[in-house]
Amino acid sequence: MPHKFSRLFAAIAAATFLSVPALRAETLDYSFELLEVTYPVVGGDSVLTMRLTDLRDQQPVAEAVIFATRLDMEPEGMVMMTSPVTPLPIEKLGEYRFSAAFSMKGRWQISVAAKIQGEVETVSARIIVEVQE
Ligand SMILES: [Cu+2]
Repeated sequence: MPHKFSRLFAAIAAATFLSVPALRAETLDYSFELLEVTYPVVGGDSVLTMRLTDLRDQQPVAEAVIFATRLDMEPEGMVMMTSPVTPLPIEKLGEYRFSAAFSMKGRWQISVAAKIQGEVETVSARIIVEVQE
């Protein structure tokens, strides 16, 4: 289905673009970025891959503990509309994966908070994901 593929790529491009202004790291030494969202369509089983980087040496941060995630439709004014986010096993250093299912077309926001070894402050980010029909 080439139609579906083109929509998927468009959605990833949008997510990448939107992640820049939405990024809010409380500790400016780190950045959380959304690397990939597989299948960002309504009803699809998606995997969101985020990368945590130490900006001082550009190295991936492997020893973080992700303790809060939330997926909701706040960008569309539907903050009460949430969807479960489940952490998945780590496959690659510094990359954190979550499974999620989107129940509605539009912009969703994933909020993530992490504790990093040796850091007092919590690192958090909110990133927009564009979901297609
Ligand atoms: Cu909604």
